[in-house]
Amino acid sequence: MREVNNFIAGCFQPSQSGRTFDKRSPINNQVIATIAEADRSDVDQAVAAARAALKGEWGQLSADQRVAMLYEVADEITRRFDDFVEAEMADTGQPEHVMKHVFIPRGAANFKIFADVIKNVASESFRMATPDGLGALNYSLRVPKGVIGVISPWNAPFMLMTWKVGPALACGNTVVVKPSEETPLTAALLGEVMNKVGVPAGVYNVVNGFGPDSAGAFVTEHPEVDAITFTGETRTGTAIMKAAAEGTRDVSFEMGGKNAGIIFADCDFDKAVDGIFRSAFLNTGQVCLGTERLYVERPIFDKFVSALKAKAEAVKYGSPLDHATNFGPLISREHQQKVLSYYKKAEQEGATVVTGGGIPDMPPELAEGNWVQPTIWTGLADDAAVCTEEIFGPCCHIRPFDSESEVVALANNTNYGLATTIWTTNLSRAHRLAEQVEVGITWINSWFLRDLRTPFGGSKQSGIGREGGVHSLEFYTETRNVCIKL
Ligand code: NAD
Ligand code: 6OH
Repeated sequence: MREVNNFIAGCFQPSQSGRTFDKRSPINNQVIATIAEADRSDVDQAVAAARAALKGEWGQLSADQRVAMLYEVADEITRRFDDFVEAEMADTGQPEHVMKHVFIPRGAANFKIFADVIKNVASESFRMATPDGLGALNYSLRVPKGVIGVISPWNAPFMLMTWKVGPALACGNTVVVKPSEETPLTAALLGEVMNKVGVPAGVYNVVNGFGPDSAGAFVTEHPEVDAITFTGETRTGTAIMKAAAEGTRDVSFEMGGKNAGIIFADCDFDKAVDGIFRSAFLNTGQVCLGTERLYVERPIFDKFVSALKAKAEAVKYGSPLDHATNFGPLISREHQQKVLSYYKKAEQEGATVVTGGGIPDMPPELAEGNWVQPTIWTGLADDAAVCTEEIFGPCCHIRPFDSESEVVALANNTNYGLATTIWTTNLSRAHRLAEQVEVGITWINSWFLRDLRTPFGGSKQSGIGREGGVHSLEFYTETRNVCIKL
């Protein structure tokens, strides 16, 4: 049994109260780890360590030295690649190939990209005229914001946590991370990496626990935390924003979605089916960018539904260690119950169940896991709960459409605005829709294809702010202007 402690000021330590909680495996619900549950005094200690580190060795490093250190962090993650893969598989139950090819490499990349940004970023300068004719020179300075509170979710834990920690450290801040209670393992491993490469104590801290009245709230309410970056549910973002209002602290939020996939009859059909299979079912549908609403142009509607059904029915459930597995369990029993409640609701709302709708038969050693079938519905009204609420499971509703304007209106009929994926070979149409669909990220003939220099984030209730490349600087630094009279 693993024991996971908090990581504060460069040391792994149990919580001062001695309290712990259990982490269960998604594949069979057996307890796999005991996690130290940070109380308020542990969080106080972590925040104090982070503040002290700002003034210590870390604060004295030049940007070049910081960049070199972040490259070493990335290299050490790569050296310990198998450990990260193993830990993330244990936490999430997701197949090994997804860890190896998507989520863990992104952890290392998240440090490198922001090291590169910092190395190459210029500061603006303006020469201004003055009445005496001598003028003045203005230039901007970017300084770290201070101690950043990082609150991260369970669905792609290492990738999403480092997506915040990478830019925060590149900009010279220090962090107190509160990983999801469901997935604490890789945040702890990163503590080992930080110590190994000599990142000064207190720069990276991890406190474990839950949300309300627990470590999450203790971090976000802490007056010495200067800004909060959060990925998770929109509802949680609302609670965190209220906490951040005290002290008028800045927030950066990546939140929920109810993303539309739009498939036109002129698409490359096989590529569209493959792409939508991924956007609906990758990571067992637990991807914020995933598509739970699909709109298919009427001439190819039946053919598309049949093709997606065939792929959904061919998934191979199983242990993440089995190389044949391509479909894992949901993260927790609680989440399984939530997803199954929507499966039931869809039937009550009058859906035609094209495939799935229940729990698959599993061998005895996996029978207690949080399995659900990939599920496809048709025939629901646009205002059905299943078509409007984020389920965060491997399921989608498919509806036919007849015109471009109709599908734009359907796609935009939501309070969310994270992402969309559009499949068409008509280039003009692709550009037209990219301007009209109200989301932060539009993929054309692709999905989840990420260039880390680009702005990433959601519109409407899917987010506040943009991260990625230079856009992250807006949140992780404070810009000052210096005006010199010549
Ligand atoms: P969640 O909001 O339940 O939890 C996220 C984190 O917030 C966890 O660490 C949790 O302990 C903490 N938390 C909960 N309540 C809190 C509070 N009151 N104060 C402080 N911290 C609190 O989200 P989740 O279930 O872990 O993740 C799934 C959700 O995340 C989905 O809605 C998904 O769409 C969203 N998500 C969005 C993106 C994106 O980039 N937009 C990426 C991944 C996940
Ligand atoms: C959500 O589940 C996935 C989010 C992806 C990113 O934040 C990213 O940077 O690719």
